[in-house]
Amino acid sequence: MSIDVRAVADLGPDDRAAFFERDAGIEAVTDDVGEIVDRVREEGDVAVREYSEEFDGVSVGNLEITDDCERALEEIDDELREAIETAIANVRAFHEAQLPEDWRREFDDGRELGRRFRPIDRVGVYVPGGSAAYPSSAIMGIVPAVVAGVGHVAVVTPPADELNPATLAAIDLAGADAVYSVGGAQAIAGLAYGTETITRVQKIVGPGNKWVTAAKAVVRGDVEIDFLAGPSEIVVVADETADPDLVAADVIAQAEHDPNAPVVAITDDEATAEAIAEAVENQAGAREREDVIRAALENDASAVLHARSMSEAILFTEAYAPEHLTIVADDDESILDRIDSAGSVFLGPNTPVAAGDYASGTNHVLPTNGGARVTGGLAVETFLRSTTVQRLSGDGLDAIGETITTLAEAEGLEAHAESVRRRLVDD
Ligand code: HSO
Ligand code: ZN
Repeated sequence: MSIDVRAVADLGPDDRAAFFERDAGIEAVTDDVGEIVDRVREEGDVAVREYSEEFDGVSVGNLEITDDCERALEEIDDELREAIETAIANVRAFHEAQLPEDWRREFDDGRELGRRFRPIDRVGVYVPGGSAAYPSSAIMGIVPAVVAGVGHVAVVTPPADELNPATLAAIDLAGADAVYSVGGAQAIAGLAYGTETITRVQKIVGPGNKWVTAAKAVVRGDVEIDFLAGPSEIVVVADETADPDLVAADVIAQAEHDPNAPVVAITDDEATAEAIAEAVENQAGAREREDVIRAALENDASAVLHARSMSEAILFTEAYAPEHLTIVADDDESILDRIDSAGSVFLGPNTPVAAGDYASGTNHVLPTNGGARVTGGLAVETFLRSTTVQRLSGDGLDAIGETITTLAEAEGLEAHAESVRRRLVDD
């Protein structure tokens, strides 16, 4: 048996901790990463090149590869180019729909208040490489930044003897302004502090391995980041109407990302739980990445769970706060109504998570490890800042004058009060 079938009622405190207190596992590498970050900060390109030799085994020629990305368009076939372009168009359309409008409104008593939104000037996007070369992640990081109107989108992606042309082409088509051949913690440090070649940015986004994630944690404070993302996760909530084969296929799909990917199916129907586990077992052996999948299925935060009721399944799911939540049940919308914490939700039998991973238009850079309790995934607002604006009329200031002076005096800030009093109309 590769995946545990368990009753939610039987889970003890340790089991619950394994499910609910997942972490990115970055502590073990944080000291080493701190050293890398410091050296890149002090020595710039020289340190970047040395680390690329040491960790990637590559002696990098040009650190900047912006033109190579454009040339990669010639290396990919038409079918792949079309797929990249379709995905970009759908991701662009969904993110354009998120663009907030600036607004001003007259509030009571002559107070005109509003908000306006402006793009961040320079951002960096980490695009993973190596065994997990993901053109789709290039699209998901770059397109929302371009839609937001970011002035300069810098991309870093790990060096290799042969860079993946699909990734390079996607980086170019998505609209990056500058691309650098550097990965790992050294790439994050390069973006955070700048080097002779790499432009220093104000915010760094994108998923990576634990060195990348630890480096984002280290530089946070000097530069903004999106969030600390770990391996891909899924929870499927299913009732007896769900097709166990399709539930299993979605669970296995996310399991193939990483041996540590936590994957869960939970159902209020015991027979469905057994059928899902059997389907997982039957399908796993036929997959190319069987080894990765089996490791993921066996980890402590993976299981097929049987709940005594849909309410118990919902409570479990809410506590889990999964990156991806799939609901395949008769009353899927009312189940969704009762769940607040999930990165991205997939409803119904025709909506595999892979649709959002690649091409439906939603973003696949999402909070893992329970991050969905406090944040959403990459979106246009990730790349925007807001400013509030106000104008008071004379009457408007009169109306709140005493409120301001009373509070200012209570704080012992008499000059604040005076700045108001001077403007108040004598009566
Ligand atoms: N499921 C991953 C994204 C991805 N899937 C990339 C395929 N390629 C994290 O949401
Ligand atoms: Zn995926």
